[in-house]
Amino acid sequence: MATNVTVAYQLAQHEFVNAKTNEEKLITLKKMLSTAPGHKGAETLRADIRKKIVKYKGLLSKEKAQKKKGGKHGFSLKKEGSATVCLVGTTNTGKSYILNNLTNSNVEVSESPFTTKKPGIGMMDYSGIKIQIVELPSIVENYAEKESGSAFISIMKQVELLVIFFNTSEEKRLIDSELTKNDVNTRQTVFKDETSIRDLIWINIGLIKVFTKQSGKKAEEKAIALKVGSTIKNLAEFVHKDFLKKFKYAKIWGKSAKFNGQTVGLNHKLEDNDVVEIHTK
Ligand SMILES: Nc1nc2c(ncn2[C@@H]2O[C@H](COP(=O)(O)OP(=O)(O)OP(=O)(O)O)[C@@H](O)[C@H]2O)c(=O)[nH]1
Ligand SMILES: [Mg+2]
Repeated sequence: MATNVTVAYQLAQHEFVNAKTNEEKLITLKKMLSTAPGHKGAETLRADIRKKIVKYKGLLSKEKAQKKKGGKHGFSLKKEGSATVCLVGTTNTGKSYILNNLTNSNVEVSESPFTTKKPGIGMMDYSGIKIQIVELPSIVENYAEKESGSAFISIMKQVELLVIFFNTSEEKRLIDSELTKNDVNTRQTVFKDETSIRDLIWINIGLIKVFTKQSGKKAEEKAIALKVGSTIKNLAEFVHKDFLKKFKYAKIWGKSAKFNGQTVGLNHKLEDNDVVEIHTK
């Protein structure tokens, strides 16, 4: 090393050695260059730093291009259904087993760890409402830096709910720390047992289901999914845009009704499992 380097340079060099990402490496290298001695004797040192800057700039731009494509293997999520749920957790916690149970998919379930290498996707039917379920490869330390890890993190940020799977409290801490580190703020709930997972998902997903009916007939079997807080107006719009123009009144049964068959207007707020009859002009 060239002699007579400043304290500022030494600090910058220390930061560079400890930098974790390509971006941090680049920033600290620039600091090193600006604090390196300017005299002739330090020419090799400065040239060395410049070489490293070129190297890390290259790595960083590759990394950015990769992120744009959705990771090395192009893992990007095509969202389908009324909402999407990710099964996220440590290995051997039954994520694949649950994915196969909830949906039409048939991914490999195995006692050996890290069986799932790429996202597994299926569709769950909940009273006629389609909910997309995605199993992501198991969480490990520094998940985002592993192969396609950043693509998996980006999927977690796009979905409506994460269901968290773990065997021990230590594993739970690891998951929490990886999610926090990567700014994943998606709503989450913890998996408890297989019998209740459908309901667990439904309760936490932020939707209500409403059944429509025609006058004098039984309610439809397939429900319509609406956001929590939706009104008759939102329902009418969803069913058909003409419904709103021709709307006269609605009759309602269920939690939001004061009594069975109550007549309500467009601003009436709906609850989960309500049955609604819309009358038009
Ligand atoms: N009977 C039963 N077996 C389960 C359950 N959950 C997990 N298992 C068993 O636990 C093992 C691991 O299950 P997987 O579903 O493959 O685990 P995973 O969380 O997908 O783990 P990865 O290998 O990292 O993808 C398998 O042998 C499963 O049969 C469960 O709820 N009931
Ligand atoms: Mg699996």
